[in-house]
Amino acid sequence: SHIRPVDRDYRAGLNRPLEAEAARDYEFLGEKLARRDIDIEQVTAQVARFSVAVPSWGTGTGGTRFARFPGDGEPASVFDRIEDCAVINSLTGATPTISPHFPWDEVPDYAALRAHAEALGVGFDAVNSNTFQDHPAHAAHPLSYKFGSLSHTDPAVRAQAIAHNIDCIRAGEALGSKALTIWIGDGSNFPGQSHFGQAFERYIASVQQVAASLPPDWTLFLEHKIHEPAFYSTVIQDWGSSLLAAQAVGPQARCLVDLGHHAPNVNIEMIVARLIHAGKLAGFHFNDSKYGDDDLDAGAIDPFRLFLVFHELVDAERAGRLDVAPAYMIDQSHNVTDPIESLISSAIEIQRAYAQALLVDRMALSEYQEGNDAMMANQVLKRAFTTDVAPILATARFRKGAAIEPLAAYRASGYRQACAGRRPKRAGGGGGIV
Ligand code: PSV
Ligand code: MN
Ligand code: MN
Repeated sequence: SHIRPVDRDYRAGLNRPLEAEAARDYEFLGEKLARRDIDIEQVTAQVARFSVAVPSWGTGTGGTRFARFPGDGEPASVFDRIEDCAVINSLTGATPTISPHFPWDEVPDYAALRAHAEALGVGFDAVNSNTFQDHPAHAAHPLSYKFGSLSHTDPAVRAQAIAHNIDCIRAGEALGSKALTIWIGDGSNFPGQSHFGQAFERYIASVQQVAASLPPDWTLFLEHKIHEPAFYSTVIQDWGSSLLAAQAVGPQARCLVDLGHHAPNVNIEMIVARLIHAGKLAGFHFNDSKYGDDDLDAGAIDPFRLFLVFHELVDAERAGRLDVAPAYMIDQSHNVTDPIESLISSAIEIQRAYAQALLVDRMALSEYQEGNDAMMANQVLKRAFTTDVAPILATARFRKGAAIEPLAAYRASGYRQACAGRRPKRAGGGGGIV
């Protein structure tokens, strides 16, 4: 391939000088885990099977509503975005699928796009619709979403938003996706502006129409977010609204948890437990945050929280309480880093949290919980969280032909510089959501 990191031999060459040390580190960790009755090979096998989808929109430099500072060699088309995703997957071995966003991803030919992705070893994950901004260049969106979309007071706008979501399903079918994620910005900025109950009922009725167009093996992911762009009230503002809507829509609808979409200090891992209890957990948009929907890199701010989310998932899985495998996706905005580096690092952090969660001594935890031994119960979690699982991650990568050190390999490959040579420079300026 003309894309160096996608070339297996190229990666093998970079791995060679690192192999011996990686093997020694892995062996040493294996001994230590054996003392805790943990079989490192079992953990490594589970980590190797783990994957998380990369957002097509995350491959370009993000921005805020104040500015966007584009980097060199940014992707200019969905074909470019897929190449970037293939680079991330080749180096991490953990991101074999890409989650497209329509109409941001303009697809002239679905079969050609699918073939392009397959040739680079990647496929497609959940498709995302976009009725949170206007698309004046697109004939399918003549009406404005300024005052909402699926919950709009005007039935013509609702019909337009419904039709767009159905178009996204058809696009996803052509690409091999199995899910549609709906996030809307609908809400209000002033008390009195919107009728809470009626807006919610209109949303549910619209989503029911979208759901009626789903193929039987598809899932509908309903994503909630506390605020922004609406700053007084948001129609699907929390997991409660999301759950009520998913229950009203039916078995194909589930609730998607974006880690940045909650009030400050909310116990997200507990929301995960509740959605599992309800049989309505769809999956995740991973990112990290400090203040709001910051879309910072997963694990950058609060890796312990990420671990606690995976602890709930592993716990439910072991107990047979996960009715379906959760969908794992990244949803980030990269303002000051090379997006490929951020996505590589995030995929590794998410995998790390999963590996740490696999190390929790669940029998001991359960005994301490039953005995109300708060200190020791917490120690069980801390012991798993503070274990350095890097050798497991590196070995899982090495064994599948990915890079032992993905970030170093990416920099060594000169991929971004090569892109800068062949891709047009994009404009900076005011941001928007991406
Ligand atoms: C909204 O903040 C969101 O999290 C939704 O998932 C959108 O699809 C995405 O961000 C757009 O960047
Ligand atoms: Mn999201
Ligand atoms: Mn978001």
